Amino acid sequence: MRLPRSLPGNDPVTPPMFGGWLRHLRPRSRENVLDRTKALAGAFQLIGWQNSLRAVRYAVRRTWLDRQLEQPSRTPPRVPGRLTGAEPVAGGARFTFAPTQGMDDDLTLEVRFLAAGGVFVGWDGARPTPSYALADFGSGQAPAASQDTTLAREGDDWKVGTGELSVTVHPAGGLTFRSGGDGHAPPLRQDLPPRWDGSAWTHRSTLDSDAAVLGLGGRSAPLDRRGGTYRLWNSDPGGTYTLGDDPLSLSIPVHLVVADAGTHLAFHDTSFDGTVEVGEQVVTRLSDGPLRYYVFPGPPARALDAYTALTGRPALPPRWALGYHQSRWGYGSESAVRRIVGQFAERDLPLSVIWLDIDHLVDNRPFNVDPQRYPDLSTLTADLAERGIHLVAIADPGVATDRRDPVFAGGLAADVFCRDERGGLATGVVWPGTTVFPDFTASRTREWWSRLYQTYVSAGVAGFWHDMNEPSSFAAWGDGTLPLSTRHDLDGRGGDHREAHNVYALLLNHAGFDGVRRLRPDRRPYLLSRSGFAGLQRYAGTWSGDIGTAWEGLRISLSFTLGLGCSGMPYSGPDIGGFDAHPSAELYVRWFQLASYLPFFRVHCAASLPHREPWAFGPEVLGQVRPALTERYALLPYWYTLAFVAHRTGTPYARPMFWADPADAALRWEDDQFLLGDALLVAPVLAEGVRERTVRLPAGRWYDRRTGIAHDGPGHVTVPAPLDSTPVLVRAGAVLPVERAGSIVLEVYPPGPDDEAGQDDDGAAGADDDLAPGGMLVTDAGDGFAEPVEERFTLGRDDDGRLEVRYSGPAGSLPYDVDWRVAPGRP
Ligand code: MIG
Repeated sequence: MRLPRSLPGNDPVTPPMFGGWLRHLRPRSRENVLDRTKALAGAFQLIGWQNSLRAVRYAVRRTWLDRQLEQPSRTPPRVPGRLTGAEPVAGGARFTFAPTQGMDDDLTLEVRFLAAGGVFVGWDGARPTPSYALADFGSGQAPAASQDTTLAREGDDWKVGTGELSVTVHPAGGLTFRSGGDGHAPPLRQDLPPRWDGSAWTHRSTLDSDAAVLGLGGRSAPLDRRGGTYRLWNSDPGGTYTLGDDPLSLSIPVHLVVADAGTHLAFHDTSFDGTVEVGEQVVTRLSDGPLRYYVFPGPPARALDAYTALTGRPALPPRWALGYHQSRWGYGSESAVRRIVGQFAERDLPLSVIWLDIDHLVDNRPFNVDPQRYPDLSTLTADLAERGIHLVAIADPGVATDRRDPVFAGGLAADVFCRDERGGLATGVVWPGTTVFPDFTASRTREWWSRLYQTYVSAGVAGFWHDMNEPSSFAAWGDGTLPLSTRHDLDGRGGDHREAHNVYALLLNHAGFDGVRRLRPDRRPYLLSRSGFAGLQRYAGTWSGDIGTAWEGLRISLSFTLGLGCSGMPYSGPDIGGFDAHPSAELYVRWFQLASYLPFFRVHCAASLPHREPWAFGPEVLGQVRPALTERYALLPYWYTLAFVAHRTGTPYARPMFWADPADAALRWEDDQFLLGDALLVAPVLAEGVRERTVRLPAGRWYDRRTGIAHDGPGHVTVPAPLDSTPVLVRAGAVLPVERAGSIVLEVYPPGPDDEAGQDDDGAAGADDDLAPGGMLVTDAGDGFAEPVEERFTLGRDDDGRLEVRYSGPAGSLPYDVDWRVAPGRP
């Protein structure tokens, strides 16, 4: 059931001829010429013939402009020679290397340890700032440095470090990273000397053969990225994608290495185009920009904690965003939305959010709500609110070049749109036709854009969906984005699209977040963005984009979400059923079930496809998906607690299996099951015809949540997986907060034989003889900014040896009913 470890034809850089819509002609994506031609025709049909013509014209112009730019601007090579000196600096040390052939000055290396954990490495004068990835990029301040670092000579090497991590600098410029202060632990990471060859940096890090590599953002690739090459260039896959299509919309230059020698996370802070090849080594090639990166030692939760201390904590979604979302491209009108909502009620199905795609706009123009089809959004949202349903609306960045469009007119007056090298407006082609693009790298543009949400917010629209923000432009061939020479402000520094492209969506979301926050100060903004960069988590969640309807797409949607979680983006999920075609009933059911255990739980599909609300496949299928919906809402207190954990520490809700024990190599490549928080192990069905499956259990006892049967790990068990259920196991000793009939109940799963030793590994409050792992509950009003209430539960035994739940929280004693789920194990 596993995805192949290596991907066919995963070229470092998409051959330009087959980029854009012509990528449908790429030999490996379709079997024969006829099919390929059909796929291309389909693509043109999708965007319409008029936009197709514009897409051809656009591609001609972009190709011409990009050619102008391609004068080989080679600069002298930069490669470190012998290490000649070291001097301490705040938080670390600066090293000097003699020049090598062709260079006339020294090469420097700066190693600075961060107060929040981890270390910054900057070659050749690279500093941490400026960087849009950093949480407080506006301040221009470098991240706070560690106070206690030491620098010492060791033979030919120098060693610099803190109690947590050390870096040994070798005479030729290689670096060895080790956990702990004594410098004798096995190497966590080894970097070779970097090399600027005149047109690109190449940076290599060795990988142990037992290492798995995760992350790099939203990828259509197996969970372990080894065996592939991944491009760092946000790209709209144009209507659908399948396994191995790369890059997609959200590249994040972050990877997590899990190996016997330890876990670490690495973040190359560069927004320029590049590739990351993951083979025997991790080879990062960067076309430009500073060579600067960070290394954060594990375990995974610790690494993500330090990474999100640097790049920002994930935004806390409102509680309703953890419920079920219903969407499609093409609901078409207010009355259609009301009809759908009514059908949920008639069938007694829970619904938290309904989404409006570009068809709610006049000619697909952002912020131009169609007054005919959506005459009264305020009344609509008020009526929905009575049923506890929220409305989310889409906003793409491409603004129609039509002076009658108030967004275009306002933007022109405020001078916010990107310009070409000659100072004219830079145009592209998107759903509204010929469009311009706000330059979000200018603070005045962000300020202007942040006010556009006003009308929606006052009409009660609860959240916003940012699509096509790679930014995407329809191009018949080549790169479907702005010409590389397009000018950007870059907050006064000035530059072109080569530097701004990958941070375009990040800054759009920054503007959106600030705007919605200001317009509705008592509630938390809820944004979903297709594209972004490191740091996007501060503002938004994301989703799979146009994932192809196929069993393979279902499998990709799990590795996609888990991989994002390891890249600092905990909140994401797939289009249930896939975007581009109508799924079979069975594929729909299995996709629905998987997504019900992922943070973002939404059905969505392309316009013109048949409806796929939970009842659309008939009563039998409704009966199969209903339990997934019921379970999602029962687990909401647990989900919401996980949202706080993600917000405070960067730890994702959905975690790869190795989270249970990063040193256990057997768990490292388990990519068809995952952990949801500390308590649950989810083993979804990802293939057709499957009615039972094997589950790999980490050490300890695990209870089948449905049958209560106990299984002891480590090892494999086979569990039933009929069409109406997803195998879920609960860790022995877990206290799981669930909601039943509007009240919170604690489900308690007795500890297993190994748990009685009384280990208390999460430092939770309670007596020494507490049994791991217990549980936690965080609650608040579901939105807003008031301090939440935090309660912790541990298991222990009373004087008579009976199992009891111990409580720590604001109430005097345990304020919840306890449901001893399995024979309470009283001796
Ligand atoms: O080029 O807004 O991924 O979710 O329905 C298609 C229309 C544009 C792509 C998004 C998809 C959305 C669609 N959009």
